[in-house]
Amino acid sequence: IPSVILGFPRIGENRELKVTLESYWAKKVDENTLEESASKLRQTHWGIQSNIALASSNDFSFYDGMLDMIELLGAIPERFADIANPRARYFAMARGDENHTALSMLKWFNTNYHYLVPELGEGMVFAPDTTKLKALYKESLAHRRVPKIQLVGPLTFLALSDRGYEANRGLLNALLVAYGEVLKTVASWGSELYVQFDEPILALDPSSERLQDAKKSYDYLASTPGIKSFVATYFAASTEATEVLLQTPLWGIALDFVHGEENLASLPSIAKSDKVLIAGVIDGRNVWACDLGERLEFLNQLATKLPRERIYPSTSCSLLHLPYSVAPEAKIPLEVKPWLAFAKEKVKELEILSKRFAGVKLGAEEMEWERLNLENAQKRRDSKLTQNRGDHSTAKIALQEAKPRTTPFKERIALQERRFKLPPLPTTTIGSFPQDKEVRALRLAYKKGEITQDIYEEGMRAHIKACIEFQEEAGFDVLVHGEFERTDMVEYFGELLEGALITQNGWVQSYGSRCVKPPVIYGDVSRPKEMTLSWSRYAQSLTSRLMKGMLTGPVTILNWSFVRDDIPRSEVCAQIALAIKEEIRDLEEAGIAIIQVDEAAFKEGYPLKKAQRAAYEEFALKSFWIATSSVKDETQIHTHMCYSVFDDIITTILAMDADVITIETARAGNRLLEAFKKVNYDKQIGPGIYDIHSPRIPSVEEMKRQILALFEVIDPKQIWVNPDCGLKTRGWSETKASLQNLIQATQEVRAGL
Ligand code: THG
Ligand code: ZN
Repeated sequence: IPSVILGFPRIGENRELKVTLESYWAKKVDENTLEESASKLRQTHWGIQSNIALASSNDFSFYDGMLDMIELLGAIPERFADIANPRARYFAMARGDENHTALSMLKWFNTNYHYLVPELGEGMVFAPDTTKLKALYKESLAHRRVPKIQLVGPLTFLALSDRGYEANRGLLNALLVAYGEVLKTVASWGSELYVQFDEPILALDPSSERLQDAKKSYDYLASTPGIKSFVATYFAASTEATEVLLQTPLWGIALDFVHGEENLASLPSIAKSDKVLIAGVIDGRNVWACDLGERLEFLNQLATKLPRERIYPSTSCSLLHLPYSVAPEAKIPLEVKPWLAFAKEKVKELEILSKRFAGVKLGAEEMEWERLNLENAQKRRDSKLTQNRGDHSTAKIALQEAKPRTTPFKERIALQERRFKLPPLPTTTIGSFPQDKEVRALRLAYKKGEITQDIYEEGMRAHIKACIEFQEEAGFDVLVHGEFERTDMVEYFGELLEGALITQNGWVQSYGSRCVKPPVIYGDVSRPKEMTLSWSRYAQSLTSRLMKGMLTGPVTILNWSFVRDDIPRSEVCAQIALAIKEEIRDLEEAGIAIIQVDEAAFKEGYPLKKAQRAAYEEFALKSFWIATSSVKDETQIHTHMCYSVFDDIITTILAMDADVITIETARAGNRLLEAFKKVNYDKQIGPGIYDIHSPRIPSVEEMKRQILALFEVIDPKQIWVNPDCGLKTRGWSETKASLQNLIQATQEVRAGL
C-alpha cells in the first residue's frame, strides 16, 4: 500500500542513543557496544514502520544527518585531515577534541534541531565514501523489501554550508559529480532502489538562479539508471521549485500540505506530468492526532485532480522533531492524552489513512484505532479545556490594544538611574549559574517524591544563598538568584502554566545526544499561581543590592513548545503574555526593580517565507508589549537574545522597547553591534564580553580589550558588562574565575573613564 515516512527519530524510546553515545565518549563502553545498540535501535524503528511502503534507511545518525553527508561526500575540512580513525574524526567534527574545535552548529530551518555546518572553503575536493551508507542499506534490506535511502540534497547542502549558497555556487558542479558517484554506487546494490533528496531550502523564496540550479542538479542526478528518486521539500510550500522539478527525470516529488497548503496550486502541473506525488498530510512538526476522517477527505480531494495510483500519503516532514511515543505517558490528563500522537502513533495514523485511501480493508485493531480517532477528534473540539472562560476574546483584545510603554525611554531611564544609582558600565549575568551534580540530584529527588517540598526548598535556598554570596563578593552590581529550580527554562514555565503540560519522557533531539522536552500547549493558557515570585523574593531578602527577576518571554515559550492547532498561534502567544504580565506585576509589587524577560527564540520563530514575516513580527512584538509594558517607569525591563545576527530584525528589536538588551556578541565581535549603530539604538546594551560556550577562562586583559573595543561603536553610557549567555552548562570553578576577571576588567576600565 503506497505510503511514505520521510524519516524517524533516532534517539530511541528511552534515549538509548544518548546513553550509549555518552558512555562511549566517557570511554565506558567500546565501539562494538556503540554499534550494537545503534543497530538495535534501527531494528526497533524498522519494526514500527513495517507496514509503510517506503521508510528511510540512513535517517539514523550518531550525531547529525548533515555531518553524515559531509562524510558521505568526502567533504572533510582540511583541518581534520590529521585524524586517521574515521570514527574519531567524525566525533571530532561533531564535538571537537584536544586539538580541534568542532564544526559550528546552526538551527535547521525553523526547528529547534541543530545541524553541523559544512566547511567547504573555496577549493573543497569531494571524495565520496559510501561505506557507512552501504552498511545501513544492507542492514535495512534485511528488514524489508524496499528501503529508501534518505540524503540531504545538493542545493540544501550548499546553502547551509559555511559561506552560504552564492559564495559556494562555484562548487555546485563538483558537488553534483560527487552525488552522481554516490548514486552510481548505490545503483549497483540492487534492483528496486529509492532515493529521497531532502531539499527544504527550495521552500524558501528561491531565486531564479537557484531554480535553474535545481533543474540542472536533478536533470543530472535523477537520470541515474536503476534508481527511483524524489525530492522532498517541507516546512512550507515550494510551488516555484515544483514547476521546475517536474521538468526533470525525477520519479516523484514530496510536498508538505500541512505547513504549505499553497502546494495545492501545483496539482494541475503534477497531473500533467508523470510524477508520483508524495503527499505530506500527517503533521511531522506537531503532536496532535490527526482527524482521520478529515485527512481522508483531503486526500480524496487530491485524487480528483490526479490519478489515485500516483498519490502516496506521507508525513509532512521527517518525524525527527517529535517525541517517540505518547503511549507510556502516565501523567498526561486523561482527557488530553487521546488528542496526542507522537512519532510512533503518527506511523499508525499514516498506515490506516493509506489503507483507507487505497480502498484496502482495515484489520480489527485498526478499525478500533480509527473509531477512537474519530471519536476523540470530536471530543477535543467540544472540550471545555479548549474553550474555557472566554479567554480567547481576552487574548484577541489584548493583541488589538497592545502598546509599548507610554513614557519615552529617555524619561524612564532617568528615573531608573536616579533609583538604582549604578556605576558606569554596570555588571550583571544572564541569569543561570552552574547546575552541578548536587543541584540536579536535589531536583530529581524532589520530582521522584523522595524528599519533601520543605527539604527541597531548603536545599534550593542554600544554593541561592551561596550564589548570591559569590556575586556580592565578586562585586556584581545587579544580582540574579541562579535559576537552580529550573531544568530548562521553557520546561519550567510549561510545568506551571495551566493549559500546558510536560511529558515524562517526550524527548526531542536538539543536537547530538542533547534533548529537550517541549511543553505541550493544549488549552487556554493561564497562571494559576506565582511561578518565580517566592524564589525572587527570597533572593532579594538576602541582599541590599539589586536583584533581577528572571522570566522567559511569551514568544520563546511559544516557539519552544508544541502548540495547539485549533486557534491562531498569535492568540496562544497573547495568552502566555498575559500570564507573564501577571508574574511581572507580582514581582514589581514585591519590590523587584529589574525584570528580565528572555526572548532567546524570538528570531528562530520567523516564518520561512518573507511574505509571512510581517504578521509574525506583529504578534511577537505585541506579545512582548503585553507582558512588559504596564510596569512603572522606574522598573527596568531587560531582555536577552542568544544569537549573533541581528541585521534583519534590528528595527523590531528596537521596537520591543526593552530598557536593556543583553546579547551573544562574544564570538561575533563588534560586527554584530554595527546593526545597532545603524538604527541609532538609543537604549542600553550588554554585549556579552566573553563566550560562555567554552570552559576557557578569559584573562582580565582580554576582557578589558573587549570592553574598550565596544566604545568604538557604542556610547559607554549605554553599555552593560556581562557574559554572553547563561552559565548553566559551565562548571563552578571556571565560572568563578571568569566572572572575577570580568569584574576586575570592568573596574580597570571604569578607572580610566
Ligand atoms: N531550552 C530549550 N530549547 C533550546 C535551548 C534551551 N534550544 C536551543 C538551545 N537552548 C539548545 N541547547 C541545549 C543545551 C543543553 C541541553 C539541551 C539543549 C541539555 N539537555 C539535557 C540532556 O539532553 O541531557 C536535558 C536533560 C536535563 O537537563 O536534565 O543539556 O535552553 N527548550
Ligand atoms: Zn543566551
